[in-house]
Amino acid sequence: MRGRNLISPIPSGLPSFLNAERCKNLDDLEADVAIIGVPFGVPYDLAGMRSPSAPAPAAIRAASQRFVRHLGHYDFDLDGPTFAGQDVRIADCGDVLMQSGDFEGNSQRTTEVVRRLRASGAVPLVLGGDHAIPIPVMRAYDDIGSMAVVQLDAHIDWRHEVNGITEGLSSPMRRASELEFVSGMAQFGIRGTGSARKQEVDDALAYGARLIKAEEIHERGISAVIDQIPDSETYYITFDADGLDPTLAPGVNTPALGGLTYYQAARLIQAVAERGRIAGYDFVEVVPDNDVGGITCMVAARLTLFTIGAMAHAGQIGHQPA
Ligand SMILES: [Mn+2]
Repeated sequence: MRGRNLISPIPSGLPSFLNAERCKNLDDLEADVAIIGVPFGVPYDLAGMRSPSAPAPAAIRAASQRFVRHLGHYDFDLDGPTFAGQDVRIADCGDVLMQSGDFEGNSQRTTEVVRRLRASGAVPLVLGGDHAIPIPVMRAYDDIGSMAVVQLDAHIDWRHEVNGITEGLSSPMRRASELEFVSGMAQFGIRGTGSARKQEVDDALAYGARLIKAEEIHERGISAVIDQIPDSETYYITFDADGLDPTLAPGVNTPALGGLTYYQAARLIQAVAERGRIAGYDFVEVVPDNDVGGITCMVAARLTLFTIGAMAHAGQIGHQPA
């Protein structure tokens, strides 16, 4: 299929992420990192047919505009210019083409789009959508050999099924554990209650998932827990907005008290970038209708920008300016 038939480019008049160049045809993509929206999920019930995170990619793109005018400036969170003084080519490919009700087709197109982004040499940065999204995204990495998954989330997401749905937002980490090329996983920010029962916790631990509770991060500090990131040459980061504290990210489906701070999340991402190559990233579960003053979308935009910066500072992307 032609690359332009797999995506819905950003409509003119609406902003791209960080005002990045707009890609309208995946066949023409030339970038170091490619933003791609996946504005849907897999519903568990009738109310979920309209994914509450469907408007999230557009809302995060809009929120990113506040960071555009400082892009070349000194970034104190990275101890240097955000992109380490390098030219980093960012392209925004719009959203995966969605057809309402066609959940299997949407999922297949998501995998195909991520394959094309990777084949072009760009690192996919995915804006969800709900936490069902990493399931089709990670399937596009089956040629990678091996990668470890780092999750930031309040919940472990290890359900086999909910209401008969096996590829929904409660299942991405179990589905990841079933992929041969996923060599291990660490799950940071776990707390409170969610869809997991004791069985799911037992299954995660039996697999070898490292569960790092938010409380442990608060008590010991992020630098004391980063050694829980499994050794790997390549990493995939999946970031559920509810991993953050609801004071920082109220715009989610299931807020859980006691979550991560901005610096805990940022330093965790930075630690991953310093350990190995970030091959993919998603930020999911933002619900703009539940947001307060746009703060969740602003935090999502900033942490995505920070991730690009951490990759540049680790020498993974970027080119010496001409
Ligand atoms: Mn989740």
